[in-house]
Amino acid sequence: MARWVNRPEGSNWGEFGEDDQNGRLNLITADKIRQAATEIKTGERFCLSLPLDLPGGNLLNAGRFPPDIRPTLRKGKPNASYILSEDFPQHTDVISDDAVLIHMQYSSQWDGLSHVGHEFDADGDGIPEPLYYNGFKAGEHIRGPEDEGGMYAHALGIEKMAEKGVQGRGVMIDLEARYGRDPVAVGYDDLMTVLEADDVLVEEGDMVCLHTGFAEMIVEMAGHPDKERLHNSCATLNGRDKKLLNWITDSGLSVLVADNYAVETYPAHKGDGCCAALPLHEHCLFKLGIHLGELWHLTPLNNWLKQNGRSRFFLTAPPLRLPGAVGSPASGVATV
Ligand code: UVW
Repeated sequence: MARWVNRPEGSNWGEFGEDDQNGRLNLITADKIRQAATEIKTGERFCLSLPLDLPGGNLLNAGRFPPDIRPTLRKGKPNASYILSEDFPQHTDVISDDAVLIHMQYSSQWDGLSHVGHEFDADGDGIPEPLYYNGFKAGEHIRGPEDEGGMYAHALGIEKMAEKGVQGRGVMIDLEARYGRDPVAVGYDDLMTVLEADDVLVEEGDMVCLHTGFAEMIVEMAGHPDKERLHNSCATLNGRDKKLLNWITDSGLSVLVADNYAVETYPAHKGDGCCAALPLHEHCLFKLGIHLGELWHLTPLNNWLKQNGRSRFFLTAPPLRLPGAVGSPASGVATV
């Protein structure tokens, strides 16, 4: 049975296939990769991940904490610089082995398509149901702790993204150069001004990166962030601007990445009537299958591109191939 008879206005559900779980990643074709590879000119590389223990503390999001690293156990003892000769005198090995409790969206990350869904009446019975991209259902496909088998994304898990081998042509848009570190909500007109002034062109399949300076500010705060600055600094996209959302649709961009907390302004500006708390997340993750990258460290790459009169680069950024997870740390690499 089809999962939906009505799809949300402005969505592309079904256009990449009835059971598609990859969304706009489908636009990164083999031709697009060959085109992206022409952006490799010097071979220099940039790590686009923050150290995953930044921002530090839990002031940015109270439910997300830094990674907790522990040793595994060997013969009931911590497997940390374990002297094997204590068990086997003939061996000289020293062994460390660890386990980590990691909050997937704590630091540099990918939002999977199972990260944010919406209540929408897709079966036409007049009652909205909680759904994700392409009509996959909360409880049945994307399960929580109370559902059979426990929390697990049986559809739209982040492993689907990893299996695509995430690479493509990155395009940098430098918002910090125009707005500094002021907490500006950037709308369509503002974005077009920046694209025109900096001669930046976004084409179908491009992986768009927004540089705001936020992650660099986190690096500067060195693990002891100031709450006021965390919540009131740097540019964000105004998810309530319909023209901006239409541009995201029309541009054909494949993924949308930022070095700020949520790509969009959060909390979002007040909307009309009933609406999403995170309208750009709704538009990208739920309606169009556009993965969002957040808290990437883009400043060193952005500076290099500026100095070299460029905005494009080759980007490699798979998430963890962790079945059932809704997001993942992201350790992107840009090659220029
Ligand atoms: C927010 O929590 C605001 O966004 P995300 O879950 O995408 O980090």
